[in-house]
Amino acid sequence: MQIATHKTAPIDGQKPGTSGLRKKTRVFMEPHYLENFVQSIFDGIGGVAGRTLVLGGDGRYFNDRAAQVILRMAAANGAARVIVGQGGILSTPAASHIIRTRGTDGGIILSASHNPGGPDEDFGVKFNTPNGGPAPEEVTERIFAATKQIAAYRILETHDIDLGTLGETRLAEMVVEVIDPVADYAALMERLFDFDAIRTLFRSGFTLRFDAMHAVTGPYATRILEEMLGAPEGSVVNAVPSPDFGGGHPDPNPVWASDLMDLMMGADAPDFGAASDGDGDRNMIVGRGAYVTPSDSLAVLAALAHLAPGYAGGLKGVARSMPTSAAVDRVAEARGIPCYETPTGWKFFGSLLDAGRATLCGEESAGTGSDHVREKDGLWAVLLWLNILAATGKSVQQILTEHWARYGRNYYSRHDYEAVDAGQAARMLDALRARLDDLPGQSFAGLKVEGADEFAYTDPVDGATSTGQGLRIRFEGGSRIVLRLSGTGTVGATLRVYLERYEADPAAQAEDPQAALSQVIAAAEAIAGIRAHTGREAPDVRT
Ligand code: VG1
Ligand code: CO
Repeated sequence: MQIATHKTAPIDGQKPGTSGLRKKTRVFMEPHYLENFVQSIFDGIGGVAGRTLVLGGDGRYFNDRAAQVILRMAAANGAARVIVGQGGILSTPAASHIIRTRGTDGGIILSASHNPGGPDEDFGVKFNTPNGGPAPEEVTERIFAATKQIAAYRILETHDIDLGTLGETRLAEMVVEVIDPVADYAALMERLFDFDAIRTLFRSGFTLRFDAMHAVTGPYATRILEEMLGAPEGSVVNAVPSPDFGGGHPDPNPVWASDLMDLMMGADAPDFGAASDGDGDRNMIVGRGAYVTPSDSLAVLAALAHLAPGYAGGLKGVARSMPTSAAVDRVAEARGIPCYETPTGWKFFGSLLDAGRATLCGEESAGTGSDHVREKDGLWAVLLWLNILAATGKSVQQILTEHWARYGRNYYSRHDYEAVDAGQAARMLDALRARLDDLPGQSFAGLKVEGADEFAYTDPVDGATSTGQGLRIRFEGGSRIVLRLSGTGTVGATLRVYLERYEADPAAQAEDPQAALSQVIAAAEAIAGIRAHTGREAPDVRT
């Protein structure tokens, strides 16, 4: 086996976004593209000689090829050991767990998460630091800087290595350790939750449908929900991961998980429905006839997490991304615990979790998690819900209604305009940014602006700052609009418009969110001129 040093040159645009580098799969398959970025990760973190890494991905198209390349590059760069999920598979939360518990120097996750997979769809590569979390901006900036200076990469010239068999093999001097992707993660879940209570719930006839969306959670959900907890066989559907996710869009929201939504809103609905995304870090929760918005789910979990053994001691604090609704803030206030507001993306929660300031975190984009790992965790959220249902004997609808009656309801929706012309989107936000200071006092669609700014964040633990994290407009009465551009898309720009209105009166808490938010939606259009700027009549996705 020979180590080859290939000359290369910087490739434009290898800048990690909200969650790693995401591009069209064919871009990643261009000569040197993957190799350049992987070498830049290694260079950006000061080399991998003598180090141990974790490697795994969500099984999408090109996962297997990329894993082989990365292993050969790690060996050529002198890594001591790489721990790989069998078949190159690891869900994002499972990878985070292994990175932490094995005391490694970090890991590489191959995924474009909720983006579709396949030769014509998306691929992604993300580096996680030794705490198990996505690299903070300071690290991704060093990686990006390395992509702009790269002159050569190192790779071992050899055949593919067998990732199908558990155990240790060698690639030159480096140990490749192939592990069961599910075992350690399942054991962690068993420590956090009352599996006996959940088993009793299923024995009593409680029914569930978990839609793995042909993505990575299939094997995890089958093992944990069906084999360990006794959910009837067939409760987990679309459970075999496929390279193109069955041709679907593995994003667990009412639009892309419409089969599950139809079932849950119909006459034959099971008691509980859930879905997860491509890499297993997102979750959708839906009861019989009751969709739970991610922001509400975070608030409910924060209010009731103590019912699960792993959280019986209460929460140290909670954190949410800025565009996430303020529902969890009300729970934190009632409990007298701190609530942090961070920019979008899980990497901003890491320091709060590491410092013990927050126990639970969440994002409006169907991400919820806790300090058990340093990523959001889809199946974890499902199990915490099941634990709560088992402990209370209540239905999802009942829990929601009671939560709103006590804390008030934050009506919430996100409108996405996908693949908008990037120049148009930027001009729209530039124009709005220039007017922010003039907005207070003005009224739009009958709503009076109380304050408007662009969100910037200073990490309370390490002092790191991030600017330009979204335009926000607050109205009298507590309603709010946030506008920002996505950092995970691969085509043009995706404009996200986040809409929120607080309703304290229990008699007015059962409305359809789009109707309840109609005034806020009209105000967003009146202020930002979305139609005029983008030429779009309506959003592509409403969550
Ligand atoms: C989106 C979500 C964000 C999430 C990120 C990664 O980012 O809004 O909340 O953390 O995806 O999720 P953006 O920049 O497109 O809005 V995942 O499941 O892709 O790792
Ligand atoms: Co994801």
